[in-house]
Amino acid sequence: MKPTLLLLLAVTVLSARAAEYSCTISSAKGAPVADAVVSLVPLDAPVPPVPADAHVEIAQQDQEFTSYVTVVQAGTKVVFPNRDSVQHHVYSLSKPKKFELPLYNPGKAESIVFDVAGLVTIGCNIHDWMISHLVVVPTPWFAKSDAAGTAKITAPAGRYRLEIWHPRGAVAAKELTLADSAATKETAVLTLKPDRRVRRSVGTKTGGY
Ligand SMILES: [Cu+2]
Repeated sequence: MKPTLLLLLAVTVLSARAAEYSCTISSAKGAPVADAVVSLVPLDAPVPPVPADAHVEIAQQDQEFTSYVTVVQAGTKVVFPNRDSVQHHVYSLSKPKKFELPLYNPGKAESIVFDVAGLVTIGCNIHDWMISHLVVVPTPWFAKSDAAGTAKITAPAGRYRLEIWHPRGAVAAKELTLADSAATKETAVLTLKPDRRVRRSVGTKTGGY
């Protein structure tokens, strides 16, 4: 047996009762789509609770949020540290969690538990270009697509509702069944709206207002 074949066999052996799902997402023009959130919501099995110590960070750094898209299971604590030398005013008006961290000093790090599933768009009142999307999903089985457009999830075998979300407006959903010790690979094409993000103007690196 050739060594390359051995390697391929090794990576397809999965732990008992686990299934591997991968989805590669491209735009209508055929370009890979990063920052798409792919989640698998179990239809028959109970959803495991969030571990008590689970937390995720969305920092303010160089007058940007450190992540444009973040995905967490409902019930997860998100920490918002300010790593800048300027104040921020972090807020969201989104239905699943309205909140405000007013005039938020450097070095401060408040945390909020996001217990309702849905989309939370986070902004800063002082710096218009700062925007971050927090996608709260009712499942621990999720992934965000990488620069190649691929999201990979390892989940127990079973029936799921697959959901795909992207900040540029595309949503897709369908039912799917993952089999024991099997790898499922799919592709999806999303029709994206134009990128409407506020552009940070040149020369605002140290100013801000
Ligand atoms: Cu700010």
